[in-house]
Amino acid sequence: MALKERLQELRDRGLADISRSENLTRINEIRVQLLGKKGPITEALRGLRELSAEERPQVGSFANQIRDELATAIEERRNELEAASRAAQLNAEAIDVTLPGTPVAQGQPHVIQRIIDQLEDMFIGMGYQVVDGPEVEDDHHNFEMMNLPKDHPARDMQDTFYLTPELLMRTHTSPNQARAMENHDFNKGPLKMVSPGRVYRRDTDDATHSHQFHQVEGLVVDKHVTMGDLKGTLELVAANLFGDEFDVRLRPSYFPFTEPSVEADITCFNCMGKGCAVCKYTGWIEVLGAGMVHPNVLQMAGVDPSIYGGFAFGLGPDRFAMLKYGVTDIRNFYLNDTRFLTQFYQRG
Ligand code: FA5
Repeated sequence: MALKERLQELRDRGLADISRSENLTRINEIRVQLLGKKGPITEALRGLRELSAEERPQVGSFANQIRDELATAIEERRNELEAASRAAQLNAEAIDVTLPGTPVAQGQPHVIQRIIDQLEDMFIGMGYQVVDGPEVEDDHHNFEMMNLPKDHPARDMQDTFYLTPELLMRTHTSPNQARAMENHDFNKGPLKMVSPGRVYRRDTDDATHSHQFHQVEGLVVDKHVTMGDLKGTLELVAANLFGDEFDVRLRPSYFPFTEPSVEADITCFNCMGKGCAVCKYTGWIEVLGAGMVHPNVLQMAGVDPSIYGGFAFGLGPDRFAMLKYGVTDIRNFYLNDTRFLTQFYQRG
């Protein structure tokens, strides 16, 4: 067969194969077979040598034309197949946006954290600053600067987890009083701070005691601070957390770092003061310790007690949460049982 006819036949067969090809692998095979170095077109072009000088350019250009025609057809078919494959993939991966979603459980702050947040907001609104302090505290700040020297009998009131003879897990947030006074520049104005955090005691756990619980410390130091300021502030705390119908009663008490010292009771949430089993028939529930800052505590923190005075309080948000929500066992707050914890999410 003459070279020209052979080329023509190659083209017809090639075009038929290309249009029949059904996937990208096949079209690649065809391309290699037809247009590759060992393919029939290259082979045919080699045969040009045997032609006469007149025929050679004519058949040569025809061969090139066929090669281009086949290359274009391959390219077009490849584009078609690629588009079809993309369309099939998109179709297979289609998402039905009308299907109902899988609900994701939403996290919420712990109920005790919410009490702390509420207190912080209230105090920030009254111009207090919120300060933090270390949970691993030194004996010096936790006890000595709180007017509790070594061997002071009142240290027994707070049974302590010691890490070394000088380092301990803080037993209350009161060391932050000392730290705040040490850091405060009284030339710039009074010190008003609250300090929330975790505290630790070797208490035996029961319904109202946990070995790890929370406190919110409060401290105001200025030139004319009175016991009336303390009572008014504690009444605001009670009103903010529990509403106006609750009263605050201050009872004389003893803390080495305050003089005079008081403990504050709030009207029993259960009987509203009438007397019931929850409040042991007193009508009141004890929620915090407080008092006027002891002159020794001021002095040790570098504050002159002949010029400045202050009040301080340490309240237990765990107990506040128990009161607010009628929780009868403090240990529930620490068991991480979501059935217990989620019941507070909808409440105010
Ligand atoms: C103190 O810790 C003093 N630092 C409070 C204070 C600060 C007094 C500033 C004066 C001036 P007390 O040990 O009473 O005091 O604890 C204060 C509050 O923490 C208690 O009223 C109670 O609400 C809470 N609390 C005490 N022990 C526990 C416990 N084991 N579990 C849960 N709450 C507790």
